[in-house]
Amino acid sequence: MAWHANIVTLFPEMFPGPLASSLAGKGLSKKIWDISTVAIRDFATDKHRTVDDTSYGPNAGMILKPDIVHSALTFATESAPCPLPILFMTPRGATFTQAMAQKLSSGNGVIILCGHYEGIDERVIEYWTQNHGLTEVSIGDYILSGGEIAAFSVLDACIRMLPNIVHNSASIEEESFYLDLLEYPQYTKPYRWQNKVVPEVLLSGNHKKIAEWQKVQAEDVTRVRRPDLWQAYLNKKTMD
Ligand code: 6GU
Repeated sequence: MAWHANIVTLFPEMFPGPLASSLAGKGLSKKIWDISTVAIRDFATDKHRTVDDTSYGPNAGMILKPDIVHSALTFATESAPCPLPILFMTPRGATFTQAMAQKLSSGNGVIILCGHYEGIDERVIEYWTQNHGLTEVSIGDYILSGGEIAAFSVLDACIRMLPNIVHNSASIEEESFYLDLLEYPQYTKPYRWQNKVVPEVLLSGNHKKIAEWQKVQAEDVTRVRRPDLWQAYLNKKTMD
């Protein structure tokens, strides 16, 4: 069975979008994963296909109606061949991590609810959190105009780790080994470019020495650029 993404959105035409290219695109053609969309507007009940209404309180702006989002999510869950985890993309959510990507990737797929511009009535989020384990997820501390572009990031992170996706699986393994550190620098031909040469150790053919050098590089770049990751790495090292 293909890993299945089902996107609940006002803008179904945005998908698969960038996921039709590169590694994810190959996986899509090979049916390693597939994607369907649920258009929230299809669940409007009036002739103008209204999905939102003015917010309670003095704030300007429109809010997606709970009954309509509920119908769309119900359709998405009922049309899935098996129960899937449900994410809601929002800057209020917990920050998406590689660990979350690994967990989702090892399951059957995901349902992703995307809001756009406006908010969603809190009650439908609360209801789906309590009754269907909906999880609110953010991709970082900045505001996008909608959850769709955030959903692309989440999906790409999951898809690239699916079994049978054409990647260098050694590099995925190495990645998990170095998960707590930033990447060491890498080089290719030519040996000299703009009067800069490739570090001598990489030409030595000594694999052990090269691995040691790469680890030191990864540690250095992490310590300098990401003191938060560096501290977590140190803490983890003293634990084991
Ligand atoms: Cl998940 N959604 C939106 N709209 N903006 C975001 C985000 C999500 N993550 C970061 N910014």
